[in-house]
Amino acid sequence: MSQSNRARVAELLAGLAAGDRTAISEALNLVDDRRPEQREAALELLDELAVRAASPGPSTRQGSHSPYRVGITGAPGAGKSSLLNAMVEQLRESAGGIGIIAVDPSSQRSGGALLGDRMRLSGGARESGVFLRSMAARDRLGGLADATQAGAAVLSSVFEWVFIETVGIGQSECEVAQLVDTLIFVAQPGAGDTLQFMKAGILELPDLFVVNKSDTGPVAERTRSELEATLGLAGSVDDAAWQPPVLLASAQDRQGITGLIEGINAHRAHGRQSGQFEERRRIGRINFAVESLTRRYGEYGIERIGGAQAVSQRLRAPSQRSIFAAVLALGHEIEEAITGR
Ligand SMILES: Nc1nc2c(ncn2[C@@H]2O[C@H](COP(=O)(O)OP(=O)(O)OP(=O)(O)O)[C@@H](O)[C@H]2O)c(=O)[nH]1
Ligand SMILES: [Mg+2]
Repeated sequence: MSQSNRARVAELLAGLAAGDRTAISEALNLVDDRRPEQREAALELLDELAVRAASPGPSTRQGSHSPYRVGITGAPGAGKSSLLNAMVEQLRESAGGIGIIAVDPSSQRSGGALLGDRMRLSGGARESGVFLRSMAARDRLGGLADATQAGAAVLSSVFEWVFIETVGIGQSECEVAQLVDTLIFVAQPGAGDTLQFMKAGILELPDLFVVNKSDTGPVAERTRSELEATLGLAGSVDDAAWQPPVLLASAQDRQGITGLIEGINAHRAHGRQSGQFEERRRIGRINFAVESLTRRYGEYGIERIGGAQAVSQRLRAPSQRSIFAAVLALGHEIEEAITGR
């Protein structure tokens, strides 16, 4: 690595350790940069962050750092940003800070301004409590997962809470599900929604459901019980398994926000006690790598190095390196196998 890259990475690492707002911004820009020279520096940075995350040890921070990632998904306009904003109001009182990635907020007003205005405070990001980064989903052609995964790694190095807001039903849910420790689905009050969820086959993914806009009347409660009934039918017979609760909230009236945070904490506690938390992170990283390679090289490429199963197996082995470096190394292997070098 070049001298200047090395210095840059060292500087960013120091800045991140100090919770410096400019360093966080620059690190997020760097990991999103496709130019080769920047790629090299980004990988180095992500590698170093992975090493530090794996062995927290004595850090510059007080107490232990155990970042938790929460995904918020749901249809456009369901109130994801509003609920997030309401949760942040409560959570920011607790130490550790909150990092947020909002993927393509279609309503800039709420996605950006709602949180952004209040966050553009002076001082370090950790002191002011909140840091928001918006990412555009368009023009990415599948690279969105890479960007959010890397962005989450950067924010996790600084903040105790990392939230990722994504719009949509389907693909984006699967991607965000494996990136977070808890996935929240925000539903709109309204008949027919439940059927739509079932059709889309997404009911298995979220760990928590919340029907927002309960202030609009009894429809919200009806949607809640419908959703609960549907989930009950598909419910697991395993007593130890987590049963996703269906909550009711109004971001507007600040109703049900505490319950939502309690729900996240309950899922977190369940994950720790059952050991599912670590395993889920492991599987998430592996799936991310396999999908990332498949996007780039196709099934054919993966087959050249033994197939998805074999690749997953190799990725299970403990490693000091970040998942991004592993993807790069496996990519080189595939390229060599294909070109026969
Ligand atoms: N009545 C009512 N309106 C709400 C509530 N929460 C959000 N809204 C409104 O719903 C609209 C969408 O809210 P957002 O928070 O931007 O929803 P979102 O899911 O983040 O939207 P996108 O990011 O664009 O997909 C806004 O006009 C909000 O004011 C609520 O609890 N009650
Ligand atoms: Mg939004």
